[in-house]
Amino acid sequence: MESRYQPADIEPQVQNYWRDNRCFEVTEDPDKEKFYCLCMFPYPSGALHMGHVRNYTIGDVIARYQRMQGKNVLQPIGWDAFGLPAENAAMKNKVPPANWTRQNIEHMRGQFERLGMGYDWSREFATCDPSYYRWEQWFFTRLMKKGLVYKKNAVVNWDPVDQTVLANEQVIDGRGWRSGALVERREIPQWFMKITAYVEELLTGLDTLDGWPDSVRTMQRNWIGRSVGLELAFPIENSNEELVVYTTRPDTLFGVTYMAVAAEHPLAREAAQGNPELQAFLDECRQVSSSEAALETMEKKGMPIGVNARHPITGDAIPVMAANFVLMDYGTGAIMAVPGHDERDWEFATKYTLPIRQVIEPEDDGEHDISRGAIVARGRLVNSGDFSGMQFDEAFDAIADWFESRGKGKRRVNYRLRDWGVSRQRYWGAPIPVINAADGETLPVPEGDLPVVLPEDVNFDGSGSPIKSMPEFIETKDPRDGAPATRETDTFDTFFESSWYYARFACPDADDAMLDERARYWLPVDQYVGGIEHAILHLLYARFFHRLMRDEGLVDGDEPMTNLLTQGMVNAQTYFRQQTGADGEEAGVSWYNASELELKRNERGQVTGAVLTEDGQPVEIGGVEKMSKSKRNGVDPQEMIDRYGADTVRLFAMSDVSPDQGLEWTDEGIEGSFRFHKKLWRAVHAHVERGAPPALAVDALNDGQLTLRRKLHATIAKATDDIGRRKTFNTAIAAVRELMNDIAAFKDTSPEGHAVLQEAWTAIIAMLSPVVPHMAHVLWEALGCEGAVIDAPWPVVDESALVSASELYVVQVNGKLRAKLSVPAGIGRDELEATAMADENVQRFTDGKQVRKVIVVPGKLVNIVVG
Ligand code: ANZ
Repeated sequence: MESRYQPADIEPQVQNYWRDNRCFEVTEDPDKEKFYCLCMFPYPSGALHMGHVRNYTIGDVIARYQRMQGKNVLQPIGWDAFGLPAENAAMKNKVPPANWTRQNIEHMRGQFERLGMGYDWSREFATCDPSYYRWEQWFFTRLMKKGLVYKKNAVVNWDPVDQTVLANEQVIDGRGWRSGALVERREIPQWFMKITAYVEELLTGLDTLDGWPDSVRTMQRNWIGRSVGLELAFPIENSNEELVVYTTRPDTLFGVTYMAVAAEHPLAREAAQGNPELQAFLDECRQVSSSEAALETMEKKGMPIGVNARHPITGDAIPVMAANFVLMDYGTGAIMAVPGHDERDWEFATKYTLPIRQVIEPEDDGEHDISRGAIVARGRLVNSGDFSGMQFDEAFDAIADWFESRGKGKRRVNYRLRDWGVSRQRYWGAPIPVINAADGETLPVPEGDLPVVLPEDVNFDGSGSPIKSMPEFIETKDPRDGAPATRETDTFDTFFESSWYYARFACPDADDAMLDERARYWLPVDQYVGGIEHAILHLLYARFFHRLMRDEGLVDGDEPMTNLLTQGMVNAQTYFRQQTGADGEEAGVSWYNASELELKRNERGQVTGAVLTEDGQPVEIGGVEKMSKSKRNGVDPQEMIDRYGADTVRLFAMSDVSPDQGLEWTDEGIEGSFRFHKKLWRAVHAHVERGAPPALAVDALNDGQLTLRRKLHATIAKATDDIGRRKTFNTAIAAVRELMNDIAAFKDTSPEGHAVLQEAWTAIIAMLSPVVPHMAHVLWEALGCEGAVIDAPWPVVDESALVSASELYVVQVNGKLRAKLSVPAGIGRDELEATAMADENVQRFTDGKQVRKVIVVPGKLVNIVVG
């Protein structure tokens, strides 16, 4: 064993050992409990960032820990390889997206290996491999036949810069999530997956996911957005038509003062014919994004369409408006507006001076002034005819019954969740496997003709998808009669690939089926690890896909992932300067990376000042924020690994805070982890230098040795609970450090002491091995332990060691400390008193005096009162 810790020497050797021995390649073993540990697979963006390092280290620690628990652990990795960035990079660097993607994969694979991740590389795949996407194409054609996918014209969010359709969630404040361009509305034919057919199941299934954070379950519940309401018809004046609306507040029916319809609503379209002003307004409404966030924040606008509705109960005339905040694809695309009790309706009524009427009196005693704002709380009905005096529930039922009994309305459950639009007009994705026949039919590509391979050797200039102008791709034959037909040129949303990859890892080489029997052995995923940004969509789509695959007979069970850990961000200090322009006006902010600065620190290592090396002038210290390119506060993991070794980087990523919290990356932190490694190395080295210790004979141990052993086993108990159950790796590591401090203070050089230390170091190395596997491998060998630490079992708590053999008592005479006694644990009171009285020093103060009272605090203190 080298006396100095040299990670650059040992880490590659250990990685070779794992590779040569195929340590992480697993097969199904029905005799062993399986454990499937998965981190959300990465997009091959080019290089790993610190967020990746943290995410994948967490997964690796859990996987290695479970392996030590004797389980058959699967930890695979692959690449979420389709998507926009490859196209953007291709345009910039003039390389086809496929080449760019595969180069990145090569590089990042090397980085994962360099980090010592225990992956079963034999299962690796990229979603851009035709052998992978052929099966989702096949699945799509199955779903077509089952009626679970369909094509319809839909209003979509159009990103004019990226030239693509965006999902609602990809629109942030009315702008494209990547390009930042203002999003427009367009209507084009799209493929949809009927996720709404599974909506109730997706909702109730959340109740079974005890291993998921509550926050994620709540987000999914809100996203699904189940509401119970009433659909009711308002007759249109001078016509046989009716305007059907959906409301969750039928109790406010008597407060309706206007109606509003979406710009795409047939009533509005009809009214716009011959009304150019209205037509212009409807056109304007289409320009804005249909995302809910955008609708919340934008200015509410409307215009009367020149039609009145009649109140179904009072018969009053009510004007109908077209309004930009009413969504066509929710409810019925029309609303009854109640400005007295809905904030949005109030805002709109105030703007257009429409009447506002109070029909609900809330229960609280607060002042309510309808002229100052809507009263949204539920309460007692007033000014509501026969329904006045009723409370919400009673009124809901009475009004619903009134409409249902007359055939003018019905109770209805509505969901915010819409069907999932999976068509993308982008090139770098899996082709949607359909053929457009000359007679207008849309046909699935026959199974035998799959996969529809995306041409990779393309000239990509960014002006639309190259396959859209590639006859050799487009031209095909009608599978029914061989007549000329064309291929669909849209590709799948990349969430399509990431919705089932977890299952494919069970049998990545299955070439005659999407999944085979192995999926039943490995699924569900026991531990899934990933970012909270995927709390809603990715996880909802995966839950949906799992059910689709279940109903196809491919997997068992309802849910794909039993436990979910969402890790926190990696943050770092920011530095900036407020730039001033020539005219003295502020001209924006410049951000600086710490490597460009000279930092001043206080004695605790905190940064108190910074100057730019280049000009020697100060820069300001900003907040601690998520590492990002824009704020230039990122730290390159590669640099850290080169400088300190993978183990140090892994240790710091795990040791500072619990995994769900934000981790602040600091120089002192990483330095501290490196020092810890050097100290651990030296300590084990010194121990090993003493030669082989004798076998541990517990009966022969003295108090001090028993105390260290007790601490050791208490630490094992804590680390086991912290890692296995609580997933707070930081507190487990802290406990091990504490134990190391006790070892440092243990000056016993006897053979028995040596044996206890051997037990302690062996357990420490085993416990640290999931976090710092390279160093642990080498030290394990140095300690003379059997086999490789990767195959070692997790240390077991010796319960008998936890029972304290002796107790330390403080002995006072008249409240003054006179002695400290070590007595056998559980000693009887009489014996304890006698031992205390027999102490030489105690006797000096009690001699010749009368003992009036003896107070005993068990396990702690004996106070002898003399007088
Ligand atoms: C009258 C009313 C009075 C409403 C009141 C609310 C409060 P959830 O719970 O999300 O389902 N709404 C219905 N369809 C809409 C559409 N296409 N676009 C915009 N808004 C629509 O919300 C249901 C409520 O959202 C409905 O109840 C309706 O407004 C509105 F004091 O009707 B309510």
